[in-house]
Amino acid sequence: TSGKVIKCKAAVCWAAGEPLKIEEIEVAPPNAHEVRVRILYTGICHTDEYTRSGKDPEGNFPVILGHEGGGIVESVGEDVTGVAPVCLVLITPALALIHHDLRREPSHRKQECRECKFCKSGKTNLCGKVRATQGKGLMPDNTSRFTCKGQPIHHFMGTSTFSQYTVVADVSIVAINPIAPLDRACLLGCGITTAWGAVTKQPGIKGSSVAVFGCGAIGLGVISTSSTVGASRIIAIDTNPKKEAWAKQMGATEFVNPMTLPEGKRIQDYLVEITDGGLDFTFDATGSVNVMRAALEACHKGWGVSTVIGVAAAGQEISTRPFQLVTGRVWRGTAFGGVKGRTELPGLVEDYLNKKLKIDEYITHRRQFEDISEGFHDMHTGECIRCVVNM
Ligand code: AHE
Ligand code: ZN
Repeated sequence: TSGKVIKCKAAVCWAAGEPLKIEEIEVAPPNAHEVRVRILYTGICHTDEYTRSGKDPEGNFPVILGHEGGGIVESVGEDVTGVAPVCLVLITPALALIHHDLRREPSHRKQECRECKFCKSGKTNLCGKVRATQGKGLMPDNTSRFTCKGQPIHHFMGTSTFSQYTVVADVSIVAINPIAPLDRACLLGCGITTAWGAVTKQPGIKGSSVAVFGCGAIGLGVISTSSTVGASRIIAIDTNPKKEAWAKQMGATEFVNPMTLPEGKRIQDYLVEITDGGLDFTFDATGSVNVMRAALEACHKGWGVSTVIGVAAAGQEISTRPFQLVTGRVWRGTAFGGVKGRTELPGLVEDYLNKKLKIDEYITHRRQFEDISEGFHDMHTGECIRCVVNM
């Protein structure tokens, strides 16, 4: 099929707020530095729902969503190194620009892009190379590889894993150990990796107190990773009482439901009280700007660090009294946990295979591709941690 247009099924979102519709689409062959992949499994992340709902200021429609996938390379365009047909791959949001073949040479890592200021900085996993076109829902040449009913369909996050075949930039894909079960490993494409990175790339968590706001997949991943690295106290916070058992199973030492606090008692004040002045580290895994504020203000004076992971809707802004920062609290954020996808995902797959990293524990639901919309409903029930879709 290399070089030919492929017809397959994809879940198309025709307009903001509309449900996904399974359609027959055409997928053009990959250009230079692009790879066409048969997606086998994909997770559904809240960011897919966020963009579907119309809250994402960068939303482009019609679109094929999905950014947490795994599959097999079907064909590659010119100048692609590191992956070849039938390689088992993970698709990751195009944040890292690291070539697979250089990943064992740390001294070269930061120069791989050779043109992007971000990659050259060595300070971030963000990469400027494909970000601009990715944000417009297009491939780097400003066009789409998808058509449906004669109309071009936008890409999403440089990934579009809700299609049986997708085309991605070679910087958005990484070959992994072929024995890895993709029906689980696909979840490393976003949520679990984000949580893992947010904790492991933050120095000082060992022996420290941590509070995690929100016990979805990200929050539970932060709890689990904090436990693994040796946090002394891990307080999980969620308004859904059913999350207590989940949080404790992942390693939380305490659970607080803000709805059960006395009338007028703010969660940050309660946490400061029970921790003798506040937490060493807090994490927002909700995307609510009020919760982000509470997470910052629950930090200990002088050194507490609060990390924003959740994605807030268009137009939302965070606020706090500047005195909170003047008195030594730090407000920071992270995308994809600071993880460089192509460099680090193969190692995370190995950690999973060696039982050092949980994935199976997050999978509460499985859906066939035709029922992908049910997977979106699952997310709203409060019972679903992650749903894996069999494509
Ligand atoms: N496009 C939105 C922002 C969406 C957003 O913040 N995405 C996060 C999480 S994606 C995984 O669920 C992210 O990492 N973004 C990095 C990037 O480069 O987009 C907006 O507000 O404009
Ligand atoms: Zn995501």
